[in-house]
Amino acid sequence: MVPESRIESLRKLYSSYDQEHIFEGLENISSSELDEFIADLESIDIENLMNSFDRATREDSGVIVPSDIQPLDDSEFDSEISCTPEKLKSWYNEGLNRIAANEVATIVMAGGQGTRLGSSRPKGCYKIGIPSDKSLFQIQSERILRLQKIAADHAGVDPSTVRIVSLVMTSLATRSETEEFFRENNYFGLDPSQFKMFDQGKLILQNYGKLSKSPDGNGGIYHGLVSSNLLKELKNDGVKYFHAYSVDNILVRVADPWLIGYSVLRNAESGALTLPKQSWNEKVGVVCKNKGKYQVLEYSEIPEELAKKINPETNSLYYNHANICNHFFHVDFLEKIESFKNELDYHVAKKSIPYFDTSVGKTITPPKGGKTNGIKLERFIFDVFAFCKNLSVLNVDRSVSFSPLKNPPGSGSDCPETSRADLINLHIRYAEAAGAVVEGNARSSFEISPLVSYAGEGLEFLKNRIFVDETIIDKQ
Ligand code: UD2
Repeated sequence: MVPESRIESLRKLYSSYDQEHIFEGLENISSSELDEFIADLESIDIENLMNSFDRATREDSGVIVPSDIQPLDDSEFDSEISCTPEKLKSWYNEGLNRIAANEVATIVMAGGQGTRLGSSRPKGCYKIGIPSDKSLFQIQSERILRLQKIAADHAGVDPSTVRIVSLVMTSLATRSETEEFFRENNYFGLDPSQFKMFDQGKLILQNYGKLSKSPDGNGGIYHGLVSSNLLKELKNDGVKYFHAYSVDNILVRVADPWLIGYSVLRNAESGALTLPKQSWNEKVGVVCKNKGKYQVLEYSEIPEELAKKINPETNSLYYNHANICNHFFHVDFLEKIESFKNELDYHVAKKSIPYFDTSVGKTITPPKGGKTNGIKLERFIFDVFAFCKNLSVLNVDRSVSFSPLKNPPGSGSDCPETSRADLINLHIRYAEAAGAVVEGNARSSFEISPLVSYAGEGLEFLKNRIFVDETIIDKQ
């Protein structure tokens, strides 16, 4: 039973921020619900939250002034497509060396709710319908296993000594199902000790004896890494570099040795993979500069005139370093974020949010497509770029690194069918480059297990083989 004095002091505190309504109707809830409610309220830094809210909702907040924005300078990025093979190799080798030295960890951002995809399960559990019927989480875990082996062979060390720590960031919306999924699948072959989960931050949206919390954007990663103590723990274990990536990209090169190697050799604090946009309104942010500081202008916030602007010299989009949610972080930079975290503003999105109407005593769900009744405050993972002196930006080939799963089956773009086709086409190209012939039904149903090849390497044994039916290459 919560002592009345605790409730009273919280009531006073929340009233001073004009939030006393959340204490209405407490007589209707059980004592365990009351315990949980009070614990929730005590866990919230209300002063900081209200200050952030005020800042985020000020009229001039987040307003982009087009004249402040500039594209990246040519010296500020490199490209995997146009660089020399020697450069590419040097980044790759450096990445493998860092991995073999156990200095690399991955973070899969898996806290989003997949609303657009129309699935209520965590996106990582989703199966896009490839021949093996593997889920996104399984494919990603197996890429880690294979890369450990490649790095060990490269460095000439015993493969059992190489370990890429694999972190999964979840939110209240995805935590328990994700945990259960990995456990019941034996972590897809990862050693349970290299597998770690943590929760991102959370935020109040509505009330009545029960706070409603919703993921507050993938910028919650920083709070999550610190509050879970994982940042400290991993640093003590010798981890120096992180690859953070979006759960929904079937082609993601997990623990990307090219990005890691490139960023390390550039002494970068953080970094991003980028590629040219498919169209001016593709749902990707663009890496640029705002008053001289690095920024990703998110697709939901970029002024249309900037998104559409054409570079007359190249006849392509002027802001064309599309962000694909693949980021590099140096551990020291991640640690520094604590010192400027209060300067990071929230992004405001107008939403229709179910709320509890105390005058009628029930939850009202606003009609779909109707007037928005609330705002959602979000933080984005790349907001910290403004505090980064040295950002590594590496342009990559879309067909080998990016095919996001955002929309429901049958949508025609960024959906299960396009993810499936992009993976299969890439694997056919890998097999053909190794000297195989892929024809007939195999052209629409061909898959190479990540346990056999991470990015097309090690496929010499396919030379002169002919595939005509559905194929899964799962052993040498
Ligand atoms: C993201 C990028 C966008 C572009 C695009 C490429 C951000 C903010 N935007 O936009 O610039 O690169 O991807 O596909 O990164 N997530 C969480 N917690 C949350 C919200 C999201 O973990 O509270 C994860 C989510 O599970 C996913 C990733 O972050 O893995 C990206 O989130 P999204 O799918 O909502 O982002 P999107 O497509 O709007």
